[in-house]
Amino acid sequence: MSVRETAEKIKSMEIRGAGRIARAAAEALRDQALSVKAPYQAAFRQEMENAAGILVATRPTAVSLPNAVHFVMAELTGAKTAEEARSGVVRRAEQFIQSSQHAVEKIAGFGARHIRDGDTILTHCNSEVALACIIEAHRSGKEIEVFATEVRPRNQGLITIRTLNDAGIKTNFIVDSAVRSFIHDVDLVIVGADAVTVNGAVVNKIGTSQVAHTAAEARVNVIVAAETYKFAPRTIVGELIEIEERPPGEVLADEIAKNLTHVTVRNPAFDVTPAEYIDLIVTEQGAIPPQMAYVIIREYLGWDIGEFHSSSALHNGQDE
Ligand code: RI2
Repeated sequence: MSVRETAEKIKSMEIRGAGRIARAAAEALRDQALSVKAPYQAAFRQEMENAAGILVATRPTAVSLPNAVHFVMAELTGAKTAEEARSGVVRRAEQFIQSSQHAVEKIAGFGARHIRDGDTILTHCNSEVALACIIEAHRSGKEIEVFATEVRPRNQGLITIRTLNDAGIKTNFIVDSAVRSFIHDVDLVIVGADAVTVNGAVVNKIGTSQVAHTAAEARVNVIVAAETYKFAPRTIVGELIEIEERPPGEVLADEIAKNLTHVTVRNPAFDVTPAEYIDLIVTEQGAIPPQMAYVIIREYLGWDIGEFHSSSALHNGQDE
């Protein structure tokens, strides 16, 4: 798929979920590298950097997206010819896609160990990797039940309940505001992440922090399932994760809103759950307390401070 098509699909959320958008971006960069005709390295690199900028600018919050792009583009600077650069991009894109899928499988195995036979689990939004943990626990023979939230305004909960239903898992579907009413029926909360900061805060679908706060009050553990490429290196130097605010029409139909002249509809897509409300983050490298997020960024993402500067062009990428 072309870079523009992929970017449009990520923006409209036809392609969504932090892991999926990262893999889609890697695929788009691979296809772009194969189709760019530029005969010289400098021109090739310029075209690839433009493509990377378009992809990174689509949605600002999920760190998996710039991390994937950074990984795929890493050898462009050192390459001497366009051919060398092209094969570097293709190889790294394929490596990212494969290791990302492998990470989901590993996390499923690690996460399932934290689910006990007889547990009732609550999940919010639609996280591929959180669901993989739940499905793996069920597959390994544990008797489990799930509460899944609706997830206004985009209703990702519908995708979640279809997946759970297809897996044959007993599921209760509730509106977002019913979490506190049911929390005493719940043994464990499992959610995904769009970004994990150096201090162990988790950025995830709007409402996650309310769920985590409710769980903390009820002494219910909260597990976050997140691949290491969802950890945000730039938070080491104090950068904050930008919270995407999506169009108001997703919350209230424009024809209704236009008559309510004193009303402003706000539609932030994500919120921040502080580390103190999270018991464990399960990554493909193992489960860590949120306070150990720095180790993941340093040891497994392999970023050094110099890269924050050299890659800033990607982060400032414009759409057109
Ligand atoms: P996986 C999603 O964002 C949700 O916030 C979900 O929890 C997170 O990405 C992680 O998803 P959106 O694209 O990578 O629905 O675990 O806004 O699938």
